[in-house]
Formats: sequence, C-alpha cells, structure tokens
Amino acid sequence: MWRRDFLFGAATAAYQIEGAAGEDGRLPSIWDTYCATPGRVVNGDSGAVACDHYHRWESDLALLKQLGFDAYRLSIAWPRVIGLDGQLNPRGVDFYKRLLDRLQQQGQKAFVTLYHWDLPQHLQDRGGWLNRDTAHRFADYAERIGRELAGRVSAWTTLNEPWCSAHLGHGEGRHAPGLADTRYSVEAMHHLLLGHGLACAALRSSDRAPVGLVHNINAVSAASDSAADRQAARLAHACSSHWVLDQVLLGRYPEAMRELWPLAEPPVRDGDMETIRAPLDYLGINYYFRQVVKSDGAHGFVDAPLPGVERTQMGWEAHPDGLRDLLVEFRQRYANLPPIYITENGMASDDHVQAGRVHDEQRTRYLKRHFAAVDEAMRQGVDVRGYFVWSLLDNFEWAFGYEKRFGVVHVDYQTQQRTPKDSALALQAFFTRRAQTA
Ligand code: IFM
Repeated sequence: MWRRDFLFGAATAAYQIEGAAGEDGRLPSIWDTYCATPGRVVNGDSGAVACDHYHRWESDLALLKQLGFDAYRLSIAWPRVIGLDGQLNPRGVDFYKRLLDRLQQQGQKAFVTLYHWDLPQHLQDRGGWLNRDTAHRFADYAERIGRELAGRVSAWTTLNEPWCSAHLGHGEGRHAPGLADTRYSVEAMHHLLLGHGLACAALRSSDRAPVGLVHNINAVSAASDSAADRQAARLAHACSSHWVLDQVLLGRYPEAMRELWPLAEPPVRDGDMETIRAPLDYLGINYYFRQVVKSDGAHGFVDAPLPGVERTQMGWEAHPDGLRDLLVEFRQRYANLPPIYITENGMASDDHVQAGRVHDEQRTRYLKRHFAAVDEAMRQGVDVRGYFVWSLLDNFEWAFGYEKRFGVVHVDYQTQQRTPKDSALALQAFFTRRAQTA
C-alpha cells in the first residue's frame, strides 16, 4: 500500500537531545535561560545534558539505521553554529557535517530544520522575535549554514512550529522566552514568518535542496451544537491551523484572528506578505491530538475536554481521523498546497524497561491508526510524501522536562542506555516487510 518512495523517518530536535550546552563554542539560547528560571520547567529540568547525543551521535545514528528508517529529521542549534560576531563557528558546524556525512553513508535522507525554538540569548536580549531585525539575523544564519552544508541536506525546513514559538512563547508564557500577551504573539508570529520568507530566498541562493516550513495543527470540535460553541470552534480552528497557513500560502492574515484578538495588529510593512508567501517546495505537518472547545461566554473559546476518550501521557486525545480531515480540508482551501510530509506524529507514555523490553502497546496502536489516516487522505487525493515519527528518542519535552516520554527508543537518563521499545521493533518489522514486497 505504501509506495516505495514514500519516506518513513524519525525526528528529533537539537535542544531536546544534544546536551553539551557549553561545548565547542555553543552560545546560550533562550531555552537555557528559561530552564534556569525557577518554576518554569517541571523538576527544574533542562537540556544541558539531555540524551548526550552530541557525544553519542554515532551510536544513535547506527540505531536509526538498524531500525530501518529511510530518513532522519533533525534541527541545527543556531547558537552552536553562529558566533556573537555573526560568523560561522567551525567547531559547531563540524558536528553537523560529520552527522550529515554519516547519514549519507548510511543511505538515509536528512531533513534539516534551522529553527526548532533555540534562539541565541544575545538576540533575545535585543528583543528576540519582537524585534524585526531578528528576521534578518535568521536569514543571515540560513544563508551561511546553507552554503556550508550545501549538498549534504535532502530538504531544508526554515521554522519548526512558528505557532508554538509565537503563541506559547509570547502569548502564554509556557515556552521560552516566557512572555504572555497576545499582542506579543501576533508581533512575534509576523517576524517569524518574515524570517521564514527571507530564509527561503537565502537557502535557495545557497543550495538546491527543497525548502519548506513545518506547522503544527490539531483537530478542533465544538463541545455542543449550540451556535456559540460552533463559533468558538471556528475561531479555535482558524487559530490553530489557518494562522500560519493563510499567511504563507495565501499571503494574508485570516480574518478570524481579528475577531479573536481585535487589539493585536501584526506589524506588516510594504512587501512583507510577498516575502512571507515565498513558494514552498513542501509543507511539513505536525499532528498529535483533537481539541474540544466551547464558548468562553465572550468572543473566544476555552477547552472542554470530552470524558471517556483515549488519551496519552500528555492528556492529549488520540484522534487519527482529525489528521485525515485536516489534510483533506487544506487541499480544498489552498489551491497552491505543496506536497506534504507529516514531519511529526507520535505520543508520550509512561514507559519503563522490564527485562530488557518496553511494552508500549498504546504507541504501536496509535502509530498504526495514524498511518491509516494518512493513507485515507492520500486516497482522497492529498499528496503526502512521507511520515516522521516523533521521536526517535525519549527526550527533553520542553516545560514538561523528562517526565513525558515520546521516543520509540527508551532513554535511561542515569546511564544514557538506549532500549528500542516494542513500537520501534514493530516499525522495524514493518519496514522489513515493505522492503521485501517492494
Ligand atoms: O517535543 C515536541 C517537539 O519539539 C515539537 N512538536 C511537538 C513535540 C511534542 O510535544
């Protein structure tokens, strides 16, 4: 059923796995600062050591190969590769060169993200994403690293989940830099997407690999059939899906965002929307759950979780049909929808090693059901080219620290021992069968 050129990969991100926070000239990032702020992260955890991948990358890549993935999605830590003077830091860059070379030797494709949330702290000190200049600093970084790594990358991603950077980081304070004002999230979103548009051009001038953006979406349902709840669901859906896709694919902001946050005006200047609407070679979609909402009694929405539904360790509702329905909706809404990769999908569970095994049946079931949803979307005409499980390894789950385990490979943080979970073994068996029948 899966075409042989459909890519199955695993994904990670620099801050969540690398550790080595002070090595080889890496500068502090906003997540180092956020983690060091009491009360921000569960148990006071941080990515200072994480999965120690910076020192264990060779065995981690060997495992990636052994499990049979076609591709690996990773991110580059901006503060590792660009110094205070804006020049490349060769020691940081070499780490990624070695890693990408090994992937190439192993015959696995590299999907490389430039920004998975670890903004250099010195740029935050000058306003971060609230300062328009950060978009230009991002494009400089893209241009330099694009030139340096040209030929080693199968696909570039400018930003991972700008929604989270903008809204969780600036509107709700649940992510770094920890600001909480919807006017900030609207401003940060504009500068992030401006940076994305500028970086698209910079990458294209440096390398020939396809360039895309990764957006996180979730399904949204109304808690009841009342007009107020349906209106709430319409706004929540626009906020989670269209507020990114409309800008990058249609070159305009969704009207619903003005209804939702009438006081927050994006700082658009002449020419910005054309830059933001740079054609995408592909769109990455990250999908995890459904959100059920009701009216907040005014002009907004609040969560109204359903009882009795299947949930993951995050408390997120497993709802694979939502992924299918959203993909089909996007195909109808955006005439210029590019090919899609599911760049993240997966779940957290409270996994333990018992006699050398990790029995994560819920994850295997969850993945199968989401594969089926992607297959159904493809049958309905959506051009999906690949799927990446989140995540290869258990890792630092941002404000939740290390308690939430998303890996198909278990990590013992005391010993750094890796143990493929049953879900990883099921994937491995599936990849082997697929290779035999291709
Ligand atoms: O761990 C994160 C990842 O960094 C971005 N997407 C969602 C994942 C699970 O929360």
